[in-house]
Amino acid sequence: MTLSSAPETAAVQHELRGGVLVVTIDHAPVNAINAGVRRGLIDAIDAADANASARAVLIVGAGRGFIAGADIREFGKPPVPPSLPDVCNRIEACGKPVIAAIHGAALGGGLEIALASHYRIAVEGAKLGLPEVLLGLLPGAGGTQRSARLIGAQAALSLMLSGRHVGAQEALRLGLVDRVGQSDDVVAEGLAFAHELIATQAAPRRTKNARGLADKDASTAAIAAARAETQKKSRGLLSPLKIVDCVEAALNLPFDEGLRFERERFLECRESPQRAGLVHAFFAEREVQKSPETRDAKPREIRSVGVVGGGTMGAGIAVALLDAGLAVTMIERDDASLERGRAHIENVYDALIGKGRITQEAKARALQRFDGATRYDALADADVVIEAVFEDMAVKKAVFAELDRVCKPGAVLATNTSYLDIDEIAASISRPQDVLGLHFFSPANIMKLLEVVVPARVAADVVATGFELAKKLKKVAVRAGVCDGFIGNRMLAVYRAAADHLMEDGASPYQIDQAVRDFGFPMGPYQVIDLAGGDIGWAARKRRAATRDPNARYVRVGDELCERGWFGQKTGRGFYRYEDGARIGKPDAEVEAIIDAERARAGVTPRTFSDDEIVRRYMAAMINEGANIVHEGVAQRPLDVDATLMHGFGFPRHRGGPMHYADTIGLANVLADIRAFAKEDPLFWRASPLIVDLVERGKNFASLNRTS
Ligand code: 3H9
Repeated sequence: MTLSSAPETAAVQHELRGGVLVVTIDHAPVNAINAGVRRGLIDAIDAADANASARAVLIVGAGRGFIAGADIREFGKPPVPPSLPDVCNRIEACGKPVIAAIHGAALGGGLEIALASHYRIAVEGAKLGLPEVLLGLLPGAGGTQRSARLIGAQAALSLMLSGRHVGAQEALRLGLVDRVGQSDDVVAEGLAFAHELIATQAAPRRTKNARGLADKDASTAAIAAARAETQKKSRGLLSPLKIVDCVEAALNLPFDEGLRFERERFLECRESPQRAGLVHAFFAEREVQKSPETRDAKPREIRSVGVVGGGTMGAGIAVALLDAGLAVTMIERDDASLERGRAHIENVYDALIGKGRITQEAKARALQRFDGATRYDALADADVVIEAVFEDMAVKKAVFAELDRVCKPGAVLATNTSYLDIDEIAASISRPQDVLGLHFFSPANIMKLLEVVVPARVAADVVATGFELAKKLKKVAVRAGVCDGFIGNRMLAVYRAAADHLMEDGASPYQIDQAVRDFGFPMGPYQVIDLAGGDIGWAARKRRAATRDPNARYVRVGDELCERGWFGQKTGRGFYRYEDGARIGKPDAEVEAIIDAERARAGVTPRTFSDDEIVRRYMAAMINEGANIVHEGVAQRPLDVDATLMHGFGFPRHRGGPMHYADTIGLANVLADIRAFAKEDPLFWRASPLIVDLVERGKNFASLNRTS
């Protein structure tokens, strides 16, 4: 084996095997392309061209996949030559046939290397894709030019605009690969292909000359359709429209000019805050899975799970568990309630069948794993039990007393409470070490966020089990400490209050919603209240009334609406009017009159706010509470707050979460805003000690994100 002597190229090795130069990319864990890999690939191709005994080149990945793409940790750092486009061009220019043999992930720059190769073979289990759009980028190493030429404008656009992965068979159908190997031995399959090419004296076949765009009219139509669709859907994202422009360039410009066009667009994307936000989101999602407990302890076994309570939440949790292939036993207090619980579950599946997302058979298979009981003894063998009953401490304690009585030793006992003190629940039974919070978000089978709430006395392996369960459910688990509302709902209470203050001070709820949507949230706060039901927040406000600071500002508009029975969509009226069951509400003059009356009652002279002012206050409130949550250790790091808001509360992903966003606008600016707002309401706007400290030390939130 010829191992390159320079240490930075050790990630690529090459050896001659029977006339084929086998080039292996070996850069664990996913063969991401960094400077060493780029250099190593150029060296390998140079070696192939220089060696008369090498009659073909085979590129393969070591370990579990081909190449996952450019090393996204390099973005934002000074570029180190050679660039990936240069590497791809060098591969394409090779005088010997170059074959890419693909197993596992061939994504982004990884697929671009395969596209620049002359022949491609994939084995089963391969995942091919150009997911750059999900990171705010576009394929920047010839991917837009070569994919369109190879598989046509429509298929290439569909791949690049969705970022989806395709398997080996679909890749074959699309023309992305020439063949699918018979076995999963990627090197053997690649070598066999190479020898066939050598035997038939096949020449290098360069993708830049492929004819996928030959039908100009069809290509033009596909580009126009993609542009129209993207304009409608891309919601302020930069890279999707640029991808369409690049494919248009592929159609209209010579290859080299198309490459230059693509490179310019790629660099614009790479330098954009959207790319930084999306890459931060990518790493935050992976980093949150790591907690001291997951590092130090092994999860307990999870095969069967009990769910106590068959309401909306319990049923949603049961569906999430069933979908993960787990056996579920639901406990309800009597047969009628159990029947309702089962009906809730069936309704969730029926709605999915109605939308064509699953089949009747899939529903039947899931329900085979479901069982219901009215006696807790049915949970004797459960590995994990999740309690999802009414939010009342006495009711929860009664459930936990039963679980303590019937569950086997070592069973993990979880509560889905949204705000109750889990330490108190744990202390009420004989095994506090087995108790933790698993806080799902509604609809529990859809929402990605799971707060793993860690009470003081819980055992580390119980926390690790919470994270393991989240992995099985394909959820983003975030570790949170015990406090009222944990991470997400605690922040929600504060930024909603900021919105209410804005409303009472003069902004209409409709303007606030619009400004928040324009920022990138799918819905504004008042639309969310109408969707979830105004009565939920109303009940929480009543519960907190006794402990509320009498000097704190309290806006009564929401209570006024609820007193009229206007709970939102489900009652046809809330902040908006929903005529004839409409799901999109219309502004309501009567609501505006109620707000006017409340302003008068509170002695407020309404003033106007620009959309920018609205967003600044809304975000400052969110960021400040996020900082408090990190400061108190309820969240481990700012990135945990970011992941929570992105996956549970619709925070726009391309902005990377509130803490990342705060860094992009500058923490000193956020602090200046908070101090300015505090002149009107010093009780509400108290700058978090963490922000003050970071600003004094010239640091940002990112400096607290200990990432691996
Ligand atoms: C691009 O290619 C641009 C080019 O067009 C143009 C250039 C000019 N870089 O997800 P996992 C890490 S843009 C660096 O847990 P899985 C990841 O952080 C790129 N690191 O495993 C994690 O680290 P840690 C286009 C990366 O099996 C570890 O690898 N490509 C990269 O669930 C394991 O990852 C993409 O967008 C990377 N590119 O999933 C693909 N990828 O262990 C992004 C992963 O320290 N990657 N890491 O936490 C993926 O979709 C998944 O990681 C993959 C594996 C499917 C590959």
